[in-house]
Amino acid sequence: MDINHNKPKYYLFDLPIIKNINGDLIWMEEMQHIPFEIKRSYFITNIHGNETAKRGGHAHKNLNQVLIAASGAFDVLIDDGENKNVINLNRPDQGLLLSSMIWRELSNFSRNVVCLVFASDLYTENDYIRNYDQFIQYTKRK
Ligand code: T46
Repeated sequence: MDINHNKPKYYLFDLPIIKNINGDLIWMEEMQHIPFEIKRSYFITNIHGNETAKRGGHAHKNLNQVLIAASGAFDVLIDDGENKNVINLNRPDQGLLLSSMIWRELSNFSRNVVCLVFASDLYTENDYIRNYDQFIQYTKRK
């Protein structure tokens, strides 16, 4: 199922958190907190050279994703082909929705970072645009 296109192409949102003396429990459900049916989940961790490491550097033709800094913090550079914005993800109870046709670059990773991702589809390399000039060309077609 596609996301609601009346909403912005990317946005931050809060997840419910239940705190008690034994720790925090953060939960999320598809089609509610995560605004699509979840077909895949993965996480990025064990990043060496946190200060210089970079991930991303691509856009997706159709995929929608939610990124969560389940541990630690990192920056996400977001580029819709016209405007750029950098968002620092640093709370496990906050999600960043990135819909299709958004160029993203992840950097400035803290120690012990875990970037948890929920995706609207299975992995397919065909969905990636890994060349920035090509991405700009795609955005002009729409
Ligand atoms: C994204 C950012 C936040 C798979 O085989 N299955 C998978 O589910 C994924 C996500 C990747 N792969 C393979 C593809 C590459 O051979 O794992 C390798 C590394 O993937 P990539 O270079 O795309 O990793 P990142 O961290 O640059 O990007 C990933 C996601 O691919 C991307 O969708 O938005 O995390």
